[in-house]
Amino acid sequence: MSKAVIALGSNVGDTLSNLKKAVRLLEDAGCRVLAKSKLYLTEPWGYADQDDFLNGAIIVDTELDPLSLLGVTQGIEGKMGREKLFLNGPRNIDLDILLYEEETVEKENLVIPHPRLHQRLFVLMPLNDVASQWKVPGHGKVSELLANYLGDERVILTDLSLD
Ligand code: PH2
Ligand code: MG
Ligand code: MG
Repeated sequence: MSKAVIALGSNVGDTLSNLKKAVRLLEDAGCRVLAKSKLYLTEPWGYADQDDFLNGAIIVDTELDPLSLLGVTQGIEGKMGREKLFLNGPRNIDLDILLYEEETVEKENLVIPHPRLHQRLFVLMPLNDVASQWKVPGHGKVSELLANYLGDERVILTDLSLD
C-alpha cells in the first residue's frame, strides 16, 4: 500500500457536494481515506473571470500505482460529467495527484510532485493540514513551503467539512 495526497477543487454547481461525492467515489475505487483537510474558499488562479473555488486535500492509502491512480481520478472526473472547457477555467470537479509517497513521476500525462504546488496557496493550505511533515521531492517539507510562500492569493478558511 502507498500513501498519496490528492487535491480537490470545484467552482461550478454545489461545490461542497461535488468534493464530497468525489471523495466517496475514490473510496468506492478502493482508496482508503486517511485524512481530510479543512476546506478553503480561494480566488481563482490563472483565469480571473470565474467564481471562487472550494479547495481541499485528502491523503489516501492505495494499492494503485501512480498511473492507475490517475486513471481512477480521471474516471471520477468523467463520471461526474466534467467538461474540459479551457485551461484554468471553471470546473465542477478537479482531482490532482499532488504527492505519491516521496516518489517522483515524470510521464507525459502525469508529473508528481505536482509541478506548481509550492507556488499555490490554494494547494499549500489544505496540503499542510494533512501532510505538513511530508517532503516534496526537490522542494523540501510542506510546512516550510507554506512558511516560505511569498505570493498574495486570497484564501479563506471556511467552516465547511468533508465529513
Ligand atoms: N484550479 C485550476 C486553476 N485555478 N484556482 C483556484 N483557486 N483553485 C483551483 O483549484 C484552481 C484554480 C486548474 O486546475
Ligand atoms: Mg488543478
Ligand atoms: Mg486537474
